[in-house]
Amino acid sequence: MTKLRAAFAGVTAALVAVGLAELVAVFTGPRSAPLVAVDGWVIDHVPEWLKQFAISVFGTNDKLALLTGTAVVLLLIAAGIGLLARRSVALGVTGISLFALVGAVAALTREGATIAWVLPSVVGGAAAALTLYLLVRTEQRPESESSDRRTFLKLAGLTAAGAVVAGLAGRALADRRGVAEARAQVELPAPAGSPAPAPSTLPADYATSNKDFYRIDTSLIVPQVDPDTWNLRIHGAVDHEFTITFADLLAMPMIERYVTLACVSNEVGGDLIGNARWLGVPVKTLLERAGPHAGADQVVQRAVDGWTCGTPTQVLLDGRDAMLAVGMNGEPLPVEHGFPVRMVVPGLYGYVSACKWITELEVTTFAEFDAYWVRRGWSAQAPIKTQSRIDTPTGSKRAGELTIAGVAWAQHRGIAKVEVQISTAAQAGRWQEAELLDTVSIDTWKQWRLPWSATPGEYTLTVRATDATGQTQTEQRSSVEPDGATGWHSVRVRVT
Ligand SMILES: Nc1nc2c(c(=O)[nH]1)N[C@H]1C(S)=C(S)[C@@H](COP(=O)(O)O)O[C@H]1N2
Ligand SMILES: [Mo]
Repeated sequence: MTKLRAAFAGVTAALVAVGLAELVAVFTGPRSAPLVAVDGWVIDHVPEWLKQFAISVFGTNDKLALLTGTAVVLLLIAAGIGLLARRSVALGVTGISLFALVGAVAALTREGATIAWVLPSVVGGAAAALTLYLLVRTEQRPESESSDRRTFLKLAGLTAAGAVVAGLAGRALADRRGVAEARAQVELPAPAGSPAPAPSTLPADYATSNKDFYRIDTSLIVPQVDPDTWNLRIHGAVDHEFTITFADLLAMPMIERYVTLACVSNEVGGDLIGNARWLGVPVKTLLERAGPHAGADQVVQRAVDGWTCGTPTQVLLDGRDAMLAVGMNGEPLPVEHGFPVRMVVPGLYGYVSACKWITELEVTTFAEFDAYWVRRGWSAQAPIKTQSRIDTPTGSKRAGELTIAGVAWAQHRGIAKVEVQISTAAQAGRWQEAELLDTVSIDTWKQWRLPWSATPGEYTLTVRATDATGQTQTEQRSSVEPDGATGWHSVRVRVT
């Protein structure tokens, strides 16, 4: 058997394993498929610097990059296993078994895993071992010299193609079992009080559409949560623990508010921020019904996939519009933004407040429990820092009447002032106050603009904001870890 054919046999066996595992995972759940399980484990354990690097290179495509990278590594190793099998079929089969074991163990370590989660890896691994054995034996039979020289290639090629088809079919079936249908069926109630103003009555781009809204989470496979079986348990240090269903929640009085969400990983000038109109039930109502114990200073939110975040109890009770949201911009929550229910808390970064696919509220203390990102070195307390960003102009512009414009945010404190500096290499400009556009509350970003009669030259534009407590954002540059970036945003513009 040539080395090339041996490698091909190994790759075919790996495709059979992955393809069949995807089919089995239609029944055991998408997160039990070995590639997804292994990458889920990787996401939970990679060092922080590597994760930041991956996000900086791949942005929000980081998960796709990880899955692709893992698949490539798997196929390379599979080719190696094929080469081993050329020497000894037993060695090759052992190699495949080890791989299946890694997949099975990774699946078992996932939150919510049952013993059935080993099935995709075990079935896939067994089929791969058999495939490798048969392919190697076909080649090594003495009469194969005289038989059709293409038998091997036909056999291996057909098997590989079949495996890919099985894998894709598995994925398609899993998608059909998703919750898009159930989501389309949800009828959102009207808010009990006055609805938030329609986007058409507000400045352009004030509201971010669902399609343009940034997405950040640790889920490789977007959790598909059936609203009919969803429930939320409120427990821990409370007088009366209770559980509510989606129907219970929809029957409660709702509020509708614009709230600007921001990610702690947003670099100065970055776009991991968005402003949506949320419909939901005030968390305060539910917490007060449960009766949190004095001194229980943290409310931990737990998602169906085991992700956690912790918010100060006091923040959820201080009267701000913290809510269990079911609607986003007039629609049921998009699946990737937490369908059927998520938290939204004005003023705190998402990783300490905005749990998607939420299923539990546990009242506890900060001393007792470190949530997902806190265990990985991020701050337990993370109010959003005052920030501002220039969106236009950028690059090269013709001389004339231009508008410098962007957004500034200090959620739940409010923005009092935005200043812009127009500098050249020769001279730093003076700080000029920008015009602030209408907003509906202190919980959202504020759009700003400044007219500029631009003459030819090279300019650096810089922006800084002052919040309603009188604090001007610091010029001191710091990176996102451990509690959010600081520094002024500048852009370079060439006017011709
Ligand atoms: N279940 C779950 N909820 C989560 C996260 C997550 O990884 N898992 N990430 C949080 C982070 S870091 C942010 S910034 C916000 C982002 O919400 P969005 O994707 O709807 O913009 O969701 C939060 N909620
Ligand atoms: Mo985030």
